[in-house]
Amino acid sequence: MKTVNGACPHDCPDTCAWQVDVDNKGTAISLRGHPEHPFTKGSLCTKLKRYINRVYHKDRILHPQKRVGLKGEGEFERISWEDALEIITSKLKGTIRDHGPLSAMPCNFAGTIGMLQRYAGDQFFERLGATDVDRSICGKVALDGIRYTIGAGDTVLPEDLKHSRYIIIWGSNTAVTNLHLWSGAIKEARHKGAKIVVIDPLKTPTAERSDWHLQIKPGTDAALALGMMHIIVRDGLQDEKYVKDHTVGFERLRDRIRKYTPELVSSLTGIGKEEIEKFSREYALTKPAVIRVLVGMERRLNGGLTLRTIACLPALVGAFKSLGGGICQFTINTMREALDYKAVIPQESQTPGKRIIHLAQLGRVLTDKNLSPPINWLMIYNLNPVVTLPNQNLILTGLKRDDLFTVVHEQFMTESAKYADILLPASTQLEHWDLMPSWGHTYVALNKPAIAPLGEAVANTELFRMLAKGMDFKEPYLLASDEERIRRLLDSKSPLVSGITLETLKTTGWAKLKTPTDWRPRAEGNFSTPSGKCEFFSKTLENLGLDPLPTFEITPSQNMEEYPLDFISPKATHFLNSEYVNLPNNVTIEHSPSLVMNTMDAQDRDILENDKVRIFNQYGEVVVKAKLSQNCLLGTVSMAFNWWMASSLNGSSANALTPDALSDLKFGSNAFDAKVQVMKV
Ligand SMILES: Nc1nc2c(c(=O)[nH]1)N[C@H]1C(S)=C(S)[C@@H](COP(=O)(O)OP(=O)(O)OC[C@H]3O[C@@H](n4cnc5c(=O)[nH]c(N)nc54)[C@H](O)[C@@H]3O)O[C@H]1N2
Ligand SMILES: Nc1nc2c(c(=O)[nH]1)N[C@H]1C(S)=C(S)[C@@H](COP(=O)(O)OP(=O)(O)OC[C@H]3O[C@@H](n4cnc5c(=O)[nH]c(N)nc54)[C@H](O)[C@@H]3O)O[C@H]1N2
Ligand SMILES: [Mo]
Repeated sequence: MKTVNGACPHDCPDTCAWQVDVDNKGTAISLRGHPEHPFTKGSLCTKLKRYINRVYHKDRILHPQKRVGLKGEGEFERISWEDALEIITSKLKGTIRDHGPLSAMPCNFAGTIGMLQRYAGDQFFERLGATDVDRSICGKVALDGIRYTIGAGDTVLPEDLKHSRYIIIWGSNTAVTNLHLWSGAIKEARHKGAKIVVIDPLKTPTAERSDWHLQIKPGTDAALALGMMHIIVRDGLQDEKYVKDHTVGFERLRDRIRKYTPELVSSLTGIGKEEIEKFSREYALTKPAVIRVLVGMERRLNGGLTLRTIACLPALVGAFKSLGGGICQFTINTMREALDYKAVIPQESQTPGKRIIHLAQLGRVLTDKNLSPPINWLMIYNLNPVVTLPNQNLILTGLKRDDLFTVVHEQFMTESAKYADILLPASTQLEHWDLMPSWGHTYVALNKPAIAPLGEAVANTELFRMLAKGMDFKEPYLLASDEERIRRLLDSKSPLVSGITLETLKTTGWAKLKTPTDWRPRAEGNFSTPSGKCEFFSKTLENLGLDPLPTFEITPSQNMEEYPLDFISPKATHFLNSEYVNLPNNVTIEHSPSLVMNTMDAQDRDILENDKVRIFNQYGEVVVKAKLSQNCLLGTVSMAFNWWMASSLNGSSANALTPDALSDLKFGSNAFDAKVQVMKV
């Protein structure tokens, strides 16, 4: 028996460190949260408790396979690795010869967020000169929105929420999506008397367990923020000195917020006038006050500028001065400073003028007859696009194309994998090396392989080494070993990782970055913006032709009468994005999706609890059972996005209804802007 240190690979802010027990036959027999890791604190979520079952599940893909049925049918026959590589590289060479390297494209995201396995293909595709992918479907809009106002968003570290007295969870479902923050620092703050306010259109488990839920109309958060600023300035509650010393554009802000009276904001947001008054005053007067945001608000046409507007609040009230006060967003900036990302991702602009395609528009790209050259060679890994990307039906149409050659590297036969020409077996986190960063805390962890790869599974890194050899690429960085890559990542010379090496991590498993204990980076201004100040007025936004001041705009839907309901598709407790949906167990009592809707919206449509309903719009339709709730906002319906197509009653899932436009700052999905109609079947 041996115990091996590792860490969870999932795209989740918690990045738990774990320990695996392996018996003398080399089988993993138990997995637990690392007892000493200060964020994990020895506990794992309901998903991770099933990770070993996932690894040894009978449905794992363990051998290379070639499609024998139609695309989408899922009929495959086993072939050798040698044959698989030969087919893949000869198809690649053929498309490059006929159409140039831009006709090849990777299609990947964050199926694992480890530094090695996440970015494994990036340098290969850069070397190839393939079409590049803008993968901003999670976090980038939120990050950049806030950047315009204050620069880096990690002004409060998640663990420092324990010092906060007023915690606003704005558009995040912390108790579900960021469990260890909820049961750790937030619980501790609450014990010490902190108040928890949740702003969300849905009565989420987080909202249910908070002290106060402001059930806002979808997409109107910027109006609320402008209204708060109105009240704060009207009542003279702003921090005059902080505003004078560390912000730009206060006078223009004052003009902008004048019209956002509590009456107007109440009519826009659906929140009562008195509540808005009380909330704004409590926020301004309680110190330290923190705003916790993740990605819930970004998936909208106005998402970027909404986050930019909200980010004006802490400077106005001087919240940055106290430990636990300010904005608490991703810790990505700190990770990027700590690790030498160049070890695994290509340097920018190596290929000037190369074509970049947005992942949120995959369906459009694959079906665009005018695209020149067309995409003829696609490699899907770390992604289940059919389930997780917007406009599902258009993606399916694209993947069915006869002239498209698709490689999928997967652990399971996902609904995307069924469209592969060649299907390759991927290893899991128990079987490969990785260095785990985190976007929700400031620890790194080493994931050591605990068991040998099952069957003929290979890690992403190994696969791309094999492909590089198959393409006769000789560059050493393409062939570097996993341990070499980890050494280089840690060799950034940043003081944040001083003393942390592959060798020390092999013993400890994880390490805390060397951040200062009193993390108040904006206490004295020093914002990482062009002016060095908090920018109420942003010259950068003005130069981009966007509103330079905090702003609220909402694009009215063009078919309001046909599709009157807002459709939100958030995350479910027992799944991690599309993972675990195919592994039913008794944790999910009823293993099928449902649509949650307000009792009155249901009555208007003669819908009763558990009735079969058809949710539809111009993109598609989904048939599921209805769950009625008085707590659901009138005019808003919701269904978790995680479910696979086969789980519904008509073979379509939530993303069959989501739009594929790009958000305001032009780099994110607007999937939450979906409008639908619902009818009883
Ligand atoms: N409507 C709607 N759409 C959304 C969202 C939403 O809230 N609503 N959320 C968005 C967000 S935030 C995100 S992050 C995306 C997530 O979208 P995805 O990145 O597609 O999510 P996952 O299901 O986590 O992972 C995809 C696949 O990666 C595979 N995988 C895991 N590890 C490995 C590995 O080591 N190698 C290989 N080759 N494969 C591996 C898994 O088996 C899984 O099938 O979805 C986005 N889409
Ligand atoms: N259990 C579980 N945990 C997860 C995941 C999972 O699939 N399952 N996925 C992981 C990933 S990839 C990510 S990115 C994180 C995301 O973590 P979160 O950002 O917390 O998750 P989301 O479900 O995308 O959105 C959060 C909330 O935003 C709300 N929302 C939607 N529109 C609006 C709006 O207009 N205004 C406001 N104020 N709120 C709005 C939704 O109702 C939802 O409750 O979670 C991670 N953790
Ligand atoms: Mo995400």
